[in-house]
Amino acid sequence: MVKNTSTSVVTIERFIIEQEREHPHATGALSNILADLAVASKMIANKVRLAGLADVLGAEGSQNVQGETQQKLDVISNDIIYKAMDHGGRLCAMASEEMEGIIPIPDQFKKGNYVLLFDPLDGSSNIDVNVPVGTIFSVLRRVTPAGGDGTLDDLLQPGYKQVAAGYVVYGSSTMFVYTTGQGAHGFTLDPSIGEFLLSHPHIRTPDKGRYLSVNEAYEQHWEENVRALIRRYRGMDGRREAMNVRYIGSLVADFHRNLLGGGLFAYPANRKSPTGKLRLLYECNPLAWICEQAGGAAIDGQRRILEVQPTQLHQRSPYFVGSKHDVEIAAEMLATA
Ligand code: AHM
Ligand code: MG
Repeated sequence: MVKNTSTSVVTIERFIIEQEREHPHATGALSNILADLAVASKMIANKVRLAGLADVLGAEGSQNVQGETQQKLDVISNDIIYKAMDHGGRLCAMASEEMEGIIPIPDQFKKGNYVLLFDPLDGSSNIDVNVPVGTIFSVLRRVTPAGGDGTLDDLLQPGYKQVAAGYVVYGSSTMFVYTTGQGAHGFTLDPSIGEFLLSHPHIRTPDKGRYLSVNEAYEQHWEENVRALIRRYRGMDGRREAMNVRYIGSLVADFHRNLLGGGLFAYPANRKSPTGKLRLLYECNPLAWICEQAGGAAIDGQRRILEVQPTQLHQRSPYFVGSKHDVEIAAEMLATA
């Protein structure tokens, strides 16, 4: 990992613009999408910070002082992103883990050349116990003709077609990490000025991981090759030194720690969930690309995640993401499935 050791202060807006200058034909649309997402994530961070006061300010379903009904934070986060992104003229459709179907751009707004897929607040079941949660997003260029509404064809593209992807972790500080294919870069929110400042340029994840993140409660439902793989990571077959087990159960937080410190996050298929739990489009693809950009890798057990052709918006996938060497072990040991 590279920390920002220079003394210059670089805001996320400035960084995005400077990266865009390296592409003389860029229209600025993608930069604007990223800037709007940064604003939305600051608004979500603000809500998350007050989460512990939900009972004081009004529990879900109750009415606040203005007589409005209180909503769950994942619904609020979904609305924030939608309202920040629907009118910019850069998107032609959206899809969210929180919504069943395609989210159209309202008729009165111009339709742009991109689509946005997002998980507005992943790990939200952890909010009540003050565990970090996150937002994940993925941007693709439309494949249907310009001008009209976006369709499923625009949204159901393999991950290698992403043009921007990122996540925000609402932890002890709020961090925004993104890639447009020129490395993965991290920005930390300075709450006193409300700006994301470049803190982790060109993130590199170690080739060999220290941490193993997997929910071992599912061991009884895993196939034998998955059991053998996890035993390998834990040093139980004597062929690899043992990794430290760290599992928060909040994907963005687990992924972020492993990205910076080196590690392997696994959510394998099991007999009760034959395709795993995590969603290909909202969770697996964006984090897989970030990880690859940082020198890591991501597979579904057999294939590179980014090459999987999606067929459904809410498709799930088994997931192994992290340090290159450890993903290679998974690829080798699961190849015989
Ligand atoms: P969610 O999208 O419903 O919040 O579920 C996703 C979360 C991830 O953050 C986390 O990695 C995983 O579910 C944990 O699942 P489990 O409790 O089965 O280990
Ligand atoms: Mg999720």
